[in-house]
Amino acid sequence: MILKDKLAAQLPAWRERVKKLVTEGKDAKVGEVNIGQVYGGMRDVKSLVTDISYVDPNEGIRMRGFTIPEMLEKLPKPAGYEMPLVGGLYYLLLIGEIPTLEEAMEVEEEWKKRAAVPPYVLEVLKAMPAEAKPMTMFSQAILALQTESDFARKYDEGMRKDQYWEPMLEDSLNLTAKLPAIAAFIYSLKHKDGRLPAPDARLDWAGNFSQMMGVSDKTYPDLARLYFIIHADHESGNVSAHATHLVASALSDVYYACSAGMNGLAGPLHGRANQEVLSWLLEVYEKYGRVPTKEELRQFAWDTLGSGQVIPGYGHAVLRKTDPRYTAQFEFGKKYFPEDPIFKLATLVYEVVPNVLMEQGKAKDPWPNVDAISGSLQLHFGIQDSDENGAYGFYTVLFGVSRALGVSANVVWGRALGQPIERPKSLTTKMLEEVVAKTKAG
Ligand code: NMX
Ligand code: MLT
Repeated sequence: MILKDKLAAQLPAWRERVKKLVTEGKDAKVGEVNIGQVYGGMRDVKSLVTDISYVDPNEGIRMRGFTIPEMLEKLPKPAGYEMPLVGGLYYLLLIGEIPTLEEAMEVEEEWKKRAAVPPYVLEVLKAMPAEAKPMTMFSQAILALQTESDFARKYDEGMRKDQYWEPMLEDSLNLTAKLPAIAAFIYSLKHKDGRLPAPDARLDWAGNFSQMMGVSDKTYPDLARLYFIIHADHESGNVSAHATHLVASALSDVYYACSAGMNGLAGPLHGRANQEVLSWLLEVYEKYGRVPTKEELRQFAWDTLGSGQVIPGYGHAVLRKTDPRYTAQFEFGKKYFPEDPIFKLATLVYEVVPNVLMEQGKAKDPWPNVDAISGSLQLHFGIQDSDENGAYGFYTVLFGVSRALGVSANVVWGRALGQPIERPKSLTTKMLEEVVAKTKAG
């Protein structure tokens, strides 16, 4: 398999490079940690390493050194479409180079061979209560698949440490191959006839997802490709990536680790924000029965803040400018459906909310993040997912399908480079008080 061969070829040099770095630089400082950071969610504490992606506060994400516009331009595309193959993105994440069309297609072919979801996983999902949240089902399906883990089996049989990455790659390909069908099945159970449509062997991974979702609009496969590419990775400190990395560091397999990551993604401050944004936009739209004026929207935003809630889709722990993932989705909507009222509303929010947040003066980043617009694009294509509480629960599953690509690529590399079990140190409040007392005393 090309992925395995290309990865294997890179490993000796990478292992040597890391060994040299750790030997020579063991005591070199990369930063200091203060009490604000210890109590403040470890913001900006530099303690993780990945070469797969990096988020610059002002520029946003680069995956393997490429910005989003560069990836959309350079990654190979399926004939007749404008957005790249997701198989090409997975190749880029794992290998670090833009693939040729043939190389991207090899990943797509690997996925096709591995796409069948075992019947017991479908039964697990069917057995869940009607009120089960789509993200609970998604995480549960990934966990149910753990029975299939090649890593777990080979570990039990006895395996050399330097070979760990090989079954991790197998597991990662097997898992990511099945996610479009798992997501489409969850959607079907929740909102359609509860059957899993058969995949079409002629279609690519994202094209098949669109087909299984039953969206006939010819533009949707391109939105799916765009969506799955831009949400895949956001360096290692975000909750889903960090949770996956942490669990995998205990030599848990990809299924255990990804399921944990998805449980983090389900949180309202992380991936669930894409649901909350749409609920918020529809609340605004319903209140005024139309796209409101800027002044009405400004008032609505202040009311949200006044009720002690955050404005979903705005702000970020690292970014300090408009998220380029927002911009990529905005460009897509502007090109294909600029007059869609909820899309228009989402773009109007961009003209109003940053000023409101700046006036309020709390959020360090008043600009939109990836979630501020993604739901309005899905809604345009009829992905209607409101439950009786108005929560658009399926939207975070879409984020999860994509995020599994990034986190699985990271855990393969983590194993290949022998990353150790993660175990930071905790202190007591008294100890920290003593640190402050000592600092004050000079
Ligand atoms: N609306 C209102 N208040 C906000 C917002 C916002 N969108 N963003 C930050 N703040 C507040 C924040 O709650 C905090 O208040 P307090 O001091 O009372 O605790 C204060 O501003 C300072 O927070 P920051 O340091 O700017 O943000 P932090 O790094 O702690 O959190 C987020 C980052 C993303 C969790 C935060 O901006 C937020 O809650 N945004 C809305 C939810 C959201 O869109 N999440 C999705 C993030 C992207 N993703 O997909 O994961
Ligand atoms: C993400 O994509 O994970 C989010 O933007 C959150 C983050 O990076 O902290």
